[in-house]
Amino acid sequence: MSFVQADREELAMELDLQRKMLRDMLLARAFEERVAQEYAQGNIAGFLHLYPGEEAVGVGVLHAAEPADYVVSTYREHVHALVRGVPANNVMAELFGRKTGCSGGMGGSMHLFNRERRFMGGYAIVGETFPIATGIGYAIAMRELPEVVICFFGDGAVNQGAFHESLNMAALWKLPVLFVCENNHYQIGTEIHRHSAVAEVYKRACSYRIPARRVNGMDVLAVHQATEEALAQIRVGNGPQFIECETYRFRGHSMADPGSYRPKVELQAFEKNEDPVKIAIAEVVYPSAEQITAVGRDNIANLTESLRSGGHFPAEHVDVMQADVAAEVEEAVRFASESPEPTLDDARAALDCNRQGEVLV
Ligand SMILES: Cc1ncc(C[n+]2csc(CCOP(=O)(O)OP(=O)(O)O)c2C)c(N)n1
Ligand SMILES: [Mg+2]
Repeated sequence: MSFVQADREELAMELDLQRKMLRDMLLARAFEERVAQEYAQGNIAGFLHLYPGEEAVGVGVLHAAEPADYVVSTYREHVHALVRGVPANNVMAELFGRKTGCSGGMGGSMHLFNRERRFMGGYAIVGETFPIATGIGYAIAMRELPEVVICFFGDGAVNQGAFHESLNMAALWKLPVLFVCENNHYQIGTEIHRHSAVAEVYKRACSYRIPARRVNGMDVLAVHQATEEALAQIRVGNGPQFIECETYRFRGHSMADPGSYRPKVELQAFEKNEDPVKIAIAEVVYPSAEQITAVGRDNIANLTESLRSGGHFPAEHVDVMQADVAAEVEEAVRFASESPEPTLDDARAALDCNRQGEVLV
């Protein structure tokens, strides 16, 4: 294969990846905004924690993972499940409490699960993901497989004892765990400087000699690149890695929270200048003639060429994608609302299944 051919293939792959990530960013936003509406209409019950503003983290991290890797997530996990490939129909049906949901309609928003996609669950207890991911990492290490477990958690979880216990073990035993902090700067209504003595979360990993980095969690390409590098280190047997993604949630902590503790200007500034979906579009869309001209005549040829070879594509593609994800979300709502609820027999079968798994030692 010639160098030119190899270059072209690499570019085509990069372009394909950018398209997929952008589509997932758009799907994530559309899905969550629709879920908020369905909640307001009473079609979804219980606690509901949404992801708008944080899409670049889940999308960037999970697009760098392999299908054989495991994912452990928190209660803010709808988008993680979607990006991992759990069909939108089954995620929506779970939120609606229907039998066709990915947890049989018995888990709800905070307990999505899908074995085929190695999506090992959303967990409601803050800090619960650490020991679970560490245990999975231990299982992978015992079997000597080239797999990794990705452990998501919020900035509020790092003051739990389980954080320190798990990082210590993972480092000591060189377990294949990627710790990903979604630092949205708030633990419900408490801003990070009021809940953490060390607000630069990534610095905590050095207590356990775990290589750590901080990345702009509003930039999907930056998150993706940092994750690729970290995963490559883990896969060659160098033990755990740690990424802190700085991000922001555009909604309240949950649907029960109006989020009035945050200064309005702070939210507005993030929505206007830091919206990860807008940033992703700007990164992958080929600029208009006016934008190119604005750069200055001399630079036009260079810029055009570098953007072309960088795999950018026209703005109309985004409109097509928007329509496509809107149809996917619409279909998910139809599927969920037409699905039956689980029966008492279903509940009993799930209980029996759990009991069969109990082993006395
Ligand atoms: C052990 C425990 N303590 C308290 C709670 C209540 N609680 C639910 S979410 C949350 C905030 C967690 O914040 P963070 O880890 O930053 O995640 P975010 O919601 O910002 O994504 C708290 C305190 C809980 N679920 N578990
Ligand atoms: Mg937080």
